[in-house]
Amino acid sequence: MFEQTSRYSGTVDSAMLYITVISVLMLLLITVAMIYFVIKYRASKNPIPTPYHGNTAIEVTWIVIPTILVMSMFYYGYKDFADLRNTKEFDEEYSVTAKMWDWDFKYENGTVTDTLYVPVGKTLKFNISSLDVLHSFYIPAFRIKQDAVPGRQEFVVITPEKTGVYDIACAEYCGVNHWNMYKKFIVMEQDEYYAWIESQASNKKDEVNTTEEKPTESESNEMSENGKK
Ligand SMILES: [Cu+2]
Repeated sequence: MFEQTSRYSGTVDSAMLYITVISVLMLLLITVAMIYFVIKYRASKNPIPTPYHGNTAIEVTWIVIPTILVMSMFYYGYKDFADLRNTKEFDEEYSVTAKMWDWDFKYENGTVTDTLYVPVGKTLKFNISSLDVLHSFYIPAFRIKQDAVPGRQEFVVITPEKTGVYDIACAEYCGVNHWNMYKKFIVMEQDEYYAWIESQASNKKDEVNTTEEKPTESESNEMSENGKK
């Protein structure tokens, strides 16, 4: 239904759709019943109210059916969430540090950037922490949001399935420059990524560990290639 960008984006969408459909059906059912009874039992037709002392069958029904519906929503959302949280094997790990008002993305070889570069088709773990206040690591394209809490280590797992440039936002209002925490999440072809990360490692020997030139260059190459197509 929506563009799929990662391994779990489709399951989040279907859970969302499932909850929305049930909610809309319930809304219609309740509204229609309400209007029907308001008209049927209006004061002009029923001047004397009928005393009513409960009906076990109806009460059981309106407890059991909504409980089943709500539990099914929970189950539907939880099973893939649990699957995601219980992932144990990762191809790459990154440490994501939020601070007022920026993100630091650190790679396994020690490189630090403020734009995130990752390879497509790999299972990636992002260890998320905050240096100061609450922030939230939010990537709408992957349907992923995880709070960055000072003093706590959180994580998310993402398996991007499409190359491209996606937005990272902070989804927890963290002060005047909250807006400035918009960064880019760039999913590259695997060989391109590994060539880049290797070049970062050799740069580091010259104590330059935040070189942004190379990826920007390959990114613009990628864009012009796409443009040619
Ligand atoms: Cu923030």
